[in-house]
Amino acid sequence: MSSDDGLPAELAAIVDDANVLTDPDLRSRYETDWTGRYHGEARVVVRPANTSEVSAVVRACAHFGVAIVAQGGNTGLVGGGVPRNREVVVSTTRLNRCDAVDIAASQVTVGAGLTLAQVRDHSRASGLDLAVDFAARDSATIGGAAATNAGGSRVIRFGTMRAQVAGIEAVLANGEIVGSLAGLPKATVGLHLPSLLSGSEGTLAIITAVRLRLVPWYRHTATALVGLPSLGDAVELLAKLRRALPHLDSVELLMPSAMTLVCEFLGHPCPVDAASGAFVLIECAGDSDPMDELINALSEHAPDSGTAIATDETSRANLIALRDNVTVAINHIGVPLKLDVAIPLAELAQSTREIEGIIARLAPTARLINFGHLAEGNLHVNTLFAGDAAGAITDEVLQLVIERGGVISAEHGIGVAKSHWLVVQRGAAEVEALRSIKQALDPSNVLNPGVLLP
Ligand code: 2HG
Ligand code: ZN
Repeated sequence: MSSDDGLPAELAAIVDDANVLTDPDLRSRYETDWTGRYHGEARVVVRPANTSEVSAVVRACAHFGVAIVAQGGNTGLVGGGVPRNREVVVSTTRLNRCDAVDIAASQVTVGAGLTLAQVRDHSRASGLDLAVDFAARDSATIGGAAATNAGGSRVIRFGTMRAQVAGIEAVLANGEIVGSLAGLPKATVGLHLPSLLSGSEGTLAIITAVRLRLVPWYRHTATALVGLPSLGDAVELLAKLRRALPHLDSVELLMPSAMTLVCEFLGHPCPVDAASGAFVLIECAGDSDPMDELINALSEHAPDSGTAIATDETSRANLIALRDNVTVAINHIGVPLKLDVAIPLAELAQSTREIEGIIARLAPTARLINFGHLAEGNLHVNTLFAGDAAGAITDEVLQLVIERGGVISAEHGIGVAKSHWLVVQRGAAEVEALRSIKQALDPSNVLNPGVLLP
């Protein structure tokens, strides 16, 4: 390893001075994660504008023996995108390639740095749509979403990010550029690089561009909020709606703690009975108006439940705001302990009660806020004021989730937050296999060290 004093100059020769940030004030927004929980110092932040610049940056870092953290919109929640140990932060936000939409293939090629909202708007201009959507859409980048295999609210219909990535271009730890952006849906030519890199959290390569599958842009939506007596009732309703609603697009969950908090935060009254035991936000989308379909299904399958149905764009936006603003509302109060888990639906209600019990026992003064994506049994367990109990809460909740057949991360990734738990979830043999892949692609462990694999 050589002294790295010359590294900023070498990086500036690749990307120009203005995109090599050494000043602590300029670096700071890249050094702390969105929640304020994860923070570290970056040696330097570099912002390449295209794939060959990324490649040259990676080669320069390798030359100086310096590790790299790739960062997109810095909306990650598990500490996977911020520095820990004076790494170089490679910000991908200037990778803004945006090809014309390929309507025949229903695909588009975009740079890793475009936000989800930008890709959505670009696709819609051609009558198509991005399948993945979540609240951080205006900042989260496509590269980051692919790297974490992000999910969001429409997974019930279209799957997670992995299912959208038809082609990928990436830079390996040695600076080589690999992948294909042809996006052919049929290709049996060995291991599928898009699948390998989706969910690899920046540990195997830096994703620079993706070829995305697009879906139809459904102009007509119908949105309803339903208050149910319990989470168990919500799961039962979900089972019925899957059959009754051919245009079902999302089924989201707010437990009462989340509804109370977000109503307080937005200054809105709860649109349905505030004393409900679970709130479900349902959206259908289609080429023709799915409103009748939704109203009929709810009157048949949830006749006694309080229901608020959006009648225009404003009321729809107000309902969606309730779900979209929970994360912001939580952070407004403090820095939470976040556990993003998924539990088989048959176990979800009982397990959620047990999780509530664990937190009440370990941190009686904590404030627990549960919400998530009902359709996938994906619960976002947020604990405010966990204090010293954070470690014990993490241990007990994740252990319970694994015992119930669930996963310790559904869509946020493992990051640094859960890397020590990976072996409990995957077992020693699988972690060893993952380690061998990492070793083969990144033998010096320079790409996002400490993330995913402990
Ligand atoms: C969401 O579903 C995001 O809104 C964030 O995944 C979840 O804040 C969280 O825990
Ligand atoms: Zn989520």
